[in-house]
Amino acid sequence: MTEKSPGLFGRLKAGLGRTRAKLGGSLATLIVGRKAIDAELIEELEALLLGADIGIEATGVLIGDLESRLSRNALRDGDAVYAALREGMLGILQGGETTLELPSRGKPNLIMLVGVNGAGKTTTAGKLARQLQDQGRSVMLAAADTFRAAAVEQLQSWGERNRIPVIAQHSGADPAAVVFDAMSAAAARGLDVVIADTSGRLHTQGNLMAELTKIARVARKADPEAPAECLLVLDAGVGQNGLAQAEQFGQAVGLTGVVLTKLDGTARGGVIFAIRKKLDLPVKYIGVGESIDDLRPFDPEAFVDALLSGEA
Ligand SMILES: Nc1nc2c(ncn2[C@@H]2O[C@H](COP(=O)(O)OP(=O)(O)O)[C@@H](O)[C@H]2O)c(=O)[nH]1
Ligand SMILES: [Mg+2]
Repeated sequence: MTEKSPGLFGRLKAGLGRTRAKLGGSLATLIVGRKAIDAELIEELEALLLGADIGIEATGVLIGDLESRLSRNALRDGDAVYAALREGMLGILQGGETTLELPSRGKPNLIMLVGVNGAGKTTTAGKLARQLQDQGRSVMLAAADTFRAAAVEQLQSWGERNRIPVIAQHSGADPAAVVFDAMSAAAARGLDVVIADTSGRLHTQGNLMAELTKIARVARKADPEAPAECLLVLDAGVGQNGLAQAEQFGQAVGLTGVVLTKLDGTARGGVIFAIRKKLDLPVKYIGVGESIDDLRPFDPEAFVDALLSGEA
């Protein structure tokens, strides 16, 4: 393991509790101290990985690698399996720009958060605002989920917690107009970032996608390079189903990355491998709780170590 603050590693481990219990624990039972490795063990490993929602493609890559090492006699004991698995997992998770692309251009950068209802968009907007402020950036929130009145209030309370302005209109207002207003207001005030919280549900899925496309198109009138980032917010608990959503959102607005929420307490954290394998999008942040500090930049190495650590 590389140098990581124990606090952060500990929290990540605790957050991944159920996934770890399922994967890390059984993995340790299966391979630690093992003297001889055979095809049967690799098969058991395959079932374990699939059970942790790592997905068929990613599991195929990991198991294929173990099999070829086995045939080369390069898997002599449990430690070698563990090391190979760790390396294979990192190979899948690394790659892609995992930090936000927010150039200083003397103009506010727009970050759009998209995803289905309940995925954690509004909460992520609040947590991300804190994170960016901690990096010295000035942030404004745009309440582009105008479908439900409660959504605006929820974002306003995140604005208060962060002590930052929230641009909102009445419910039912045109979300593209809200985002355009926010970008103009942020530019006038010299702010660095606008985070747009969007709706996850409209009368039909087609309406929602058309609305998101329009938000991006109108935003480009204020800034041809907008949105600087368009992040798909995915609930880790939905497992493989989440991947189907990604394609639709990707077609409506070009996605630049994923925020995987609710990694605390889900048994399905392995879905992060399936996301990397299937979507080829970087995971930029992970959500490990509901409070303002519970968003972490995604660090593949810390994640794999936390996931694989068998001890409590
Ligand atoms: N445990 C946990 N809950 C979260 C996380 N992110 C969001 N939530 C909760 O999930 C629910 C839906 O979140 P919300 O931001 O309203 O989703 P939205 O519909 O996409 O805007 C709320 O109760 C949040 O507190 C997370 O990382 N961990
Ligand atoms: Mg919301």
